[in-house]
Amino acid sequence: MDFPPATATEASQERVADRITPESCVVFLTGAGVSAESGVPTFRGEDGIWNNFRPEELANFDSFLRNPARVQSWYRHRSEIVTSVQPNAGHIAIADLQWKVNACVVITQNVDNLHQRAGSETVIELHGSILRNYCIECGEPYHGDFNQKDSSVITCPCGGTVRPDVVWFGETLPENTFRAAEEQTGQSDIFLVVGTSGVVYPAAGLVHLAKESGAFLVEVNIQPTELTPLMDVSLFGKSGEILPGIVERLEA
Ligand code: BJW
Ligand code: ZN
Repeated sequence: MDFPPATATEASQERVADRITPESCVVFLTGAGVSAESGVPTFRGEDGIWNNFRPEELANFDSFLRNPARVQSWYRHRSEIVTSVQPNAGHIAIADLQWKVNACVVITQNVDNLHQRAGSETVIELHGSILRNYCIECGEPYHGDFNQKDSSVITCPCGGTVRPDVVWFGETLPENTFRAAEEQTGQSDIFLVVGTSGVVYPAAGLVHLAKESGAFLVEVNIQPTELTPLMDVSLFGKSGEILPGIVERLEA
């Protein structure tokens, strides 16, 4: 897509930077787009490699029960991707911001651990982590080799099938995790929504909560989303290019 002229983007970056002071409570809500420049595919959109199917079809418990080996294999493939790539300039700018403000919290829908690897200290994982697995029978964490190369179903010593510790469609988000996300959202002065299509709830509902709570809303995305009409400022471009431009403009 064509991005706005550089001067317009710079003016908007300046406007966002002007709102952020050392006293600010800044909350990020991030999605797959923040990791796209690291080489992690997004779910939807023209560059989403999961375009061959709808996430709703594979990311649910019924699909898993019908064909656990297929779903395990998809997650094995994805966990190999996320462990082999590096955090990008967007993740790093978000982590750098935490040293310049009173509070900085990252609420992420991503399961890839890249915010933590970039150095963000307070990360709320709404949809779990692809790096953890557990048994659907006994509930115990599974620490065995999830990356085995054959196509057999991975099972726990108890015989139960092992699944990734992520939240699928139709499953509720961990209650304490979502409550913490709501609390942080309600306390935010600046709420930055980065690289998410904003179509999956209840995560996208946090943006409405931020608006109702009086936060200044900023979106960073390569294109408009369903959430764009709620924004005070929308910055259209890659998060790995836009976010460093905001953080660089802040007082040291
Ligand atoms: C860039 C960029 C760059 C690219 N720089 N930007 C009807 C109405 C409302 C809700 C529902 C409904 N019917 C059902 C529901 C509920 C359902 C839901 O929301 N469905 C909608 C799709 C309609 N939600 C749920 O089921 C949730 N649970 C729930 O509601 O519990 C209550 C309940 C219980 C029982 C029954 C019913 C309800 C759970 C949702 C779980 C989502 N899980 C997944 C998989 C996680 C594990 C995994 O990774 O495999 O989470 S699905 C997938 O979507 C993943 C993501 O976290 C999530 C959001 O995607 P995200 O991050 O926004 O990625 P994309 O690809 O969509 O967007 C990328 C964006 O980046 C794009 O905008 C690009 O433009 C941009 N971009 N490059 C900046 N360089
Ligand atoms: Zn077990």
